[in-house]
Amino acid sequence: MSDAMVAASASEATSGGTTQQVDVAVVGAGFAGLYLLHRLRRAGFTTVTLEEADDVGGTWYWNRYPGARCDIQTIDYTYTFDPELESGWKWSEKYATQPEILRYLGFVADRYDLRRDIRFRTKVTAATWSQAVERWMLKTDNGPAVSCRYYIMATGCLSAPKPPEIDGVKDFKGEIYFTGRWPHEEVKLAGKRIAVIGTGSSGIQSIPLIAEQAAHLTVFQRTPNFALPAHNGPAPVDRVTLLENDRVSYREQARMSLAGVPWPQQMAVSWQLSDAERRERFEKAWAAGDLVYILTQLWADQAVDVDGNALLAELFREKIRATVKDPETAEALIPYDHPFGAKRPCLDTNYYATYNRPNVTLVNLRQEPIKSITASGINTETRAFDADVIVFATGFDAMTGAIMAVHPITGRGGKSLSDVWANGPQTYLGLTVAGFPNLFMITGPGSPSVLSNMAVSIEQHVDWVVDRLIAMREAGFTTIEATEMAQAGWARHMADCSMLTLHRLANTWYTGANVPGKAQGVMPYTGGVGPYRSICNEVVGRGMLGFKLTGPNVAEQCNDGEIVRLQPDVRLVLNMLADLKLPPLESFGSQGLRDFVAQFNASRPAGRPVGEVLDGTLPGPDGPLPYRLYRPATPGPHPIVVYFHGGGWVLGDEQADEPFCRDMSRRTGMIFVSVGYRHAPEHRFPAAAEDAYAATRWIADHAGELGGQPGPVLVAGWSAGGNVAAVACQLAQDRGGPQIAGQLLVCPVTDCRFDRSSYNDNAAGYFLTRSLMYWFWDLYCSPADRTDPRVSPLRGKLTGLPPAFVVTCEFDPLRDEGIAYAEALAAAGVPVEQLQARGHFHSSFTMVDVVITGVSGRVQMAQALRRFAGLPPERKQGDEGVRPDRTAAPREISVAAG
Ligand code: NA7
Repeated sequence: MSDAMVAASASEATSGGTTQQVDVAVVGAGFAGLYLLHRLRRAGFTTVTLEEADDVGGTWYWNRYPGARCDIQTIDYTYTFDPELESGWKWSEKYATQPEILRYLGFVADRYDLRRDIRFRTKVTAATWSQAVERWMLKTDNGPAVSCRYYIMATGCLSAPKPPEIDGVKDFKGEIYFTGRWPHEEVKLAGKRIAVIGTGSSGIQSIPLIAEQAAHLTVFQRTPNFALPAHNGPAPVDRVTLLENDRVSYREQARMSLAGVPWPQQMAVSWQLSDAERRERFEKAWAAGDLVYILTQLWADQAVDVDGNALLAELFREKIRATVKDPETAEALIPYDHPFGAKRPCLDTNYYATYNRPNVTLVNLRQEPIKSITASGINTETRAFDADVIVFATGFDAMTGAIMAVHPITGRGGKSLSDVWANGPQTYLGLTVAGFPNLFMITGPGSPSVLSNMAVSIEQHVDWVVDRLIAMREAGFTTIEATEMAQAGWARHMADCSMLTLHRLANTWYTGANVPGKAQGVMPYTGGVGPYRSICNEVVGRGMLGFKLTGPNVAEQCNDGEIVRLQPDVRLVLNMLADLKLPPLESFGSQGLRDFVAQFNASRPAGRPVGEVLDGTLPGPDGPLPYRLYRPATPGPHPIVVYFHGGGWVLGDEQADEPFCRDMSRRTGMIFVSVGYRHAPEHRFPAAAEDAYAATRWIADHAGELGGQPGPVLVAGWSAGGNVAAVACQLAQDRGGPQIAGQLLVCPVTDCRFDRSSYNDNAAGYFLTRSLMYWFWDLYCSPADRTDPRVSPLRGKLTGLPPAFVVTCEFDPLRDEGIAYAEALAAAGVPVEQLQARGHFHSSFTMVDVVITGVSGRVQMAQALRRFAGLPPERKQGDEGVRPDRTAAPREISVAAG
């Protein structure tokens, strides 16, 4: 019998007061629950929605405090699934108030006749998976229990208010209100002494309005927040015009954007802009009064780099100082403890100016924490404040609270979700949990959720889930469950994504830090709405990768695996390259490929400022060789690193790896001299190797003239440059100098054998292909010469070589020969450290400011070079300490007897 038939026959039983049988049960009748119900019904599933409140609205039903408003522009915070619905409703303001949003949700419920399948005033008190019947059994506190095939939590991310965690609340004799559970009847605040605890969005929205009514308002602030003036009013004409001119593409761009609002990706990085340009951009954002705009549109590094962010945060602080008249109060209101955007910034109307009112006092709990609440008010450690009313704007047990704290959820084998999540939420795609078949979460932890325009994320989740249920029904499957492997892979991907942005640097409800004892970690997906959507689609495209599907009359299907193994930004870069649909690069010919690469490099970020960049030439074995020198801004003389660029012995020049050289010069505090060695096919083997050796020797001999420290130099190189760097070290040893203090080899070519597995595993799809490598080899070196250590240094004499730091990338044909070289050096008694970079590709570390997750690797490279040069380990660049990528720590190879 189909689920629908079971339900039809069971509806009689329901009216008899027994269990209600449905295909799908949904908890919550908010934004997500309503759309879910609509889609499920349209798809022919019998459905019941269980809702604790007595009407629809979810968040917008409960959060009725004064000033409650949406803080995404309402033209974006709206359903988009039905064009007729869109044209049937007109928002009155740029940011709608809570009553208007609630009216809208009521309008939606009426339009699709949704209320008839919603059981209001009904709380689910327990949900248990029955393996025997493959159904979820729900207990409720009102009316019949429910048996459903699928159970979907549309409970919202911020719906479980957090207890106040302050002693003495029960002793207070006055009125108490929670912003998240504001009464439906009018609350009379006029003429009263009011205390507000909390300065998150709810506090910041309500404080100005409460202040207007109160005899006196005392605000108890633990953490100051960044708040941007909303400049509310009619929806901005430019945005409305953009939408109305092409609604379909506007909505589509929103779906593929990072935050769910169609703003473009900013390209200019902060250090490319002058102070005046940055200020102009900031003022424009301030005037626009749009959180997504100010969070994404100032400069490309504002959300990913501590320095780029600090510039913005400081401009913000100036505004607070300029608005708040009392300097001490202004200082207390200024956030210093988190980067802008790492904690949810707020949108306000007159928030900071409210502190200029004579009837408002700010209490800085960082200086005088609350000791207790008494019968008459609030005592801090130094003062007592009398109050008639206390408003708790203290927030929510975010993301997991809304799912876990609602009721016990017991999955397969009696597993409790609370236990499974004891150390933090574990999910696959933020949608499902291994061990909990047929359970879905809408905008759960592990999905973009609260870091996005919720309306866009909700529609994507609902569509994905309902489409899967339809596909399962068509294929005869009745259960779906994420696999452990897929879930573990998603946790890794989440951790990788969390290194992209600065959210991990603040103690917030995003990380669970607002609830005492809660497990810590960034809970929302920080990789962006568009990338997330494409991953969900890819899961489907790859045969429901990471899910086990079963059904009574069909063979079990389990296509196990990890959906994203690449670092998130590497995935984006590779997708972008794939979209270019380039022919095999070798088909360009050597000059054609040089031109292509030069053009490609012209569009990349320029590289960060260094003290000085100098061009010169040095004598090579067969004529002058150009070099470019990057000097740090710190006082010299500095140690010198002789650097060799990548390009398969065929491409590139002394400027080709400019962003890498600049970055490494800044991080190491060393001079980098990048050498333009001769290229094939014009100059074949051993031209590049001999040039590299000659350049190293000359630079070592002229270190003083170059402003460097006399004494040993260091060498470094990437790819073919890593090859010639390794060879230069061997030649220096064979030929009696110069002295080399250490070698940094990044994805080096070390051998002419092509049968190591990385050559096959990564033969195509990761930009540097196997066939391109074959072509490079053919242009540079005849087969007869290939075993010569001057091109295959793995075959050279390794004993006594300088200490090495060898970097290899997981998705690189050259991976295994790099590892082999590190191991061979170690076996020969050379001190070696090795960084095997997970999820990275051949160009990860040289695509500075594009592959953000490459930072931690370069930090480690810089530290190694400093160790080799005998310098103290740390030169603070700002991002070292804050990007600890524990998964990518270098391993020291045990030194075997040479
Ligand atoms: P938030 O943003 O979590 O804000 C809660 C505020 O309450 C925040 O300032 C907290 O300080 C403060 N708080 C919480 N507990 C205490 C105690 N015990 N003592 C003093 N202060 C406390 O919740 P909101 O309701 O304002 O906003 C939630 C989201 O809704 C918002 O971000 C939007 O997405 C919409 P803390 O920062 O933890 O030091």
